Amino acid sequence: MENQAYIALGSNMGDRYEYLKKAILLLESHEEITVANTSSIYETDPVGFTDQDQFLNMAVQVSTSLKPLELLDECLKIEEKLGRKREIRWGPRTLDLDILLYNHENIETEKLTIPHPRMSERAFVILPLLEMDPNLMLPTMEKPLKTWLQSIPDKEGVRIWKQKNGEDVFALIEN
Ligand code: GSY
Repeated sequence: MENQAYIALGSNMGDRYEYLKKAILLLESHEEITVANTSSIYETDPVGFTDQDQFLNMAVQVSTSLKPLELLDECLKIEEKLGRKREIRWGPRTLDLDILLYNHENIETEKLTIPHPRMSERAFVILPLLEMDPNLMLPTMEKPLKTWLQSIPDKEGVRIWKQKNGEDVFALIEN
């Protein structure tokens, strides 16, 4: 399990919490994936196509012996297994799994770009990541990810929904 990857999870259709929990169990059940860390779960205002329900978002850190494209295939299989529905491109979906980072690598293939191209603009991705590693560095950036936080516009749309310790809270994340 020599590689470290971060994966973002999101859902805004059906039983959102159940989809996130099942996705983590399915990741963990793969013999070449270990879920090493999870963030809290955040309820987030939709970004992009805004006329849709709120999302639950979180991120996990995994150790894996899978190569990036193999890990992508597993993520797609999990999305399908959980009956992924997405009627509109930027619209509502039962479950989204996006590989954000894979070691400290820059990967550019037809199927996969890492770091995830839009991750540094999205508070719903950055806040869960920084919760797990406040000093996280991206291979494409000279400064730690936390330095981007000030310039991210939608932080107030990202609220803790279930804290990692299990408590339900609806506190606003401090800006
Ligand atoms: O990129 C993932 C799907 N997505 C999301 C999401 O997961 N959370 C929020 N808050 N907005 C989003 N817009 C899209 S598209």
